[in-house]
Amino acid sequence: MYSQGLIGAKTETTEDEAFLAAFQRRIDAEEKIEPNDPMPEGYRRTLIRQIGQHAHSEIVGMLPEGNWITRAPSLRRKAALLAKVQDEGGHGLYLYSAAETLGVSREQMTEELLAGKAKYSSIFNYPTLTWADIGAIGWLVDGAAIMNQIPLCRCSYGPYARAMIRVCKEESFHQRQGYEIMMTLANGTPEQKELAQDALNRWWWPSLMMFGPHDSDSQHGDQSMRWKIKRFTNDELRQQFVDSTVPQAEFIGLTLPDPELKWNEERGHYDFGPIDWDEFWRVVKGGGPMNKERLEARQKAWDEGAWVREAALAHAEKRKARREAAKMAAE
Ligand code: FAQ
Repeated sequence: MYSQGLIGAKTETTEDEAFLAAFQRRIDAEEKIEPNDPMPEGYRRTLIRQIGQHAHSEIVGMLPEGNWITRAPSLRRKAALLAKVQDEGGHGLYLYSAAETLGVSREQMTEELLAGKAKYSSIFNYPTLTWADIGAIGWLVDGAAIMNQIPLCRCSYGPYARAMIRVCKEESFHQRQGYEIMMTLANGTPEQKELAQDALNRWWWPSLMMFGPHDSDSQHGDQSMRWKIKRFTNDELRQQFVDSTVPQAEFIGLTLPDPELKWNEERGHYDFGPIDWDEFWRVVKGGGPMNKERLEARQKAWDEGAWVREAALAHAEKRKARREAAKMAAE
């Protein structure tokens, strides 16, 4: 059905200009676009790409934290972490469902992920080496995710916007549980504080990279802003994240690993040092510390879950056949 693959919005279009202009007027009037509405092919493809990649990120994002469920330091921490990781699984499912409303199946999206064609967030290609990494992920990774996702609650595509409302509520709890872990460690023994600082040092820059390339290198940014899929640019959201995170680090007595970080009175924002974009693109292209393991884990889960998918489908078909037989008998 999708001979060109799902990834990459087709920007060239044969759709007539009157149709595109009328669609843009709906967007500019802040109308929500719903699944059965006519929409430009590029809009549909951009959403499939972004929502699909977002869904994959939630599911792959279960792996780094899943690594610590059996080693959580207390029952309370374990229960909270289990709930958080389950939430991420749920977010993935809402998002796959939102993408399915655009005429793509979950199988197709998963195949693109496993074939290395569909991306997922760069952040999940880093290892979780200590318990403090679980705090750093909640605080920084969920914190960055919220900063990016709150504006997505106002995305022009109805099903994506509505899915984001619940996702953001849950991410807010995730961010707090992570920050509380970091606060506890930072106020603990010198060794515990050192663990927290080390985790912050390793997760800070990759968290800034989550927002995507600089606006000047953001291939889809301008069009997605015009279509009101994105409400802020990558750099705007990154700056908001830095501005809100600096006081949080100061409050718990940890130091952000950036000697150039400084409040700029004139701009009313923090200035920060350069991001290592070579590292970002290396990780995005599959060369990060954990890319291979992450995709292998997804492949294994997909293969080993085949019987569950087949059984669920067979059960649904049997129920449907039984319902139809009962209906015929009643007529
Ligand atoms: N990693 O032109 P742009 C979470 C790609 S959820 C990998 O600027 P766009 C919850 C981009 O896809 C985290 N690739 O693209 C959680 C494009 O390549 P393509 C995920 C990246 O779409 C917490 C190319 O670079 N959140 O964390 C990244 O306009 C804890 C050019 O980029 C979402 O997905 C990256 N970081 O803007 C779960 C939010 N950045 O597709 C578990 C929704 C860019 O042409 C534990 N997505 N690329 O092959 C978005 O808001 C946007 O898609 C952006 C990128 C902002 C990510």
